[in-house]
Amino acid sequence: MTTTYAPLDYRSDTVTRPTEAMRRAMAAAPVGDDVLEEDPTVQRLEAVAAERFGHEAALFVPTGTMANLIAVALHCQRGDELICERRTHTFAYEGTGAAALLGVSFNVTDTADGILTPEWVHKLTRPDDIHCPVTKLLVVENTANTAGGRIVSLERMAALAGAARAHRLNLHIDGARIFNASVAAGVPVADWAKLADTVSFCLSKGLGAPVGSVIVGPREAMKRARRWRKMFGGGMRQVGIVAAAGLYALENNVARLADDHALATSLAAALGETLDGRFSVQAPETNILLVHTDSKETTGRAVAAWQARGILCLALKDTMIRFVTHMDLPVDAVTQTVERIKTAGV
Ligand code: TLP
Repeated sequence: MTTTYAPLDYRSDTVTRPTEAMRRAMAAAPVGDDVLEEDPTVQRLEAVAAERFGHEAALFVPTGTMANLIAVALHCQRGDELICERRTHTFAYEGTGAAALLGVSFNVTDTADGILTPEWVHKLTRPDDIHCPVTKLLVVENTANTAGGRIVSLERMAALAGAARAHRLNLHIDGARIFNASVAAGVPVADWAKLADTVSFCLSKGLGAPVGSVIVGPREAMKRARRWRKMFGGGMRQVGIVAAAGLYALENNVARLADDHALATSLAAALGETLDGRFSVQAPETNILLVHTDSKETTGRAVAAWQARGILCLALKDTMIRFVTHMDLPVDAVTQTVERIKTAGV
């Protein structure tokens, strides 16, 4: 007899589904044609986001990937270069769209903790030499996703912003999960945002909305961003129906991210006790938990064995498995996960 297991989906916080209350807010939203700048709900979301981040203006976009691409378009021209850590989403998981679509190259390096240092900004920035591309942009992810949801502290971000300024680089923060950083560190998002030229954040991850990201920055830049969004095919019509989910998320789902962090911490402790010496559990700082393994074989066997018991997680590297906690996991997720892993026998 085969047992069927209710899925415990740790692949990403993007898997969250809108709640009944969020769906009600969506259904009730007043809408208009947003390309004609007539959608009151989108306008309210953009105003709330700009205010929350302490920037002049904001633009609602379909995805975090488009937000990052627009940021690169705002700060760089064809032939310019941006610098970032190798694990940064913009470089690692966006098909290098900035290179393919905008002609902007990447200069990347590995760091021990997945976050650049000011020294690296100095090293990576090109000299003023016609043989080199012009380095224009520093991209910093907060939280740093595949580094284990690490928080870029305010001090470190200030140091990075200072290094960027010293080289006349602009700073874009990919804050896909900046609210996780904010809740965990007790730092308002505006404190990080004021160090940056532009910031993007996702509504569709831990905040629980089905779709959407927002980019914030100076009014003039957001006007240009609107043009880029249209060029990329991201001009949307009665999209207030989706923006309403984002507004609901900002009003209701930020503080509760602390629950996701607590879940990741207890899952880490439980996995640390359950898994054998082939695995090493990295202490999570927010809602992303990395389990490092001794080999590709161990990774493959573990992910398959756990999946057969309904535990879904992602092998992001040959020797690294990612668990992400979020609001759709049951309250007894840790107990269930440990029970199933014990019987999985990797
Ligand atoms: N990240 C996804 C995957 O693409 C890996 C995930 O499950 O974590 N910036 C960061 C830091 C991200 O983590 C992501 C998505 C994005 C940008 C892109 O957002 P979307 O998926 O809305 O384009």
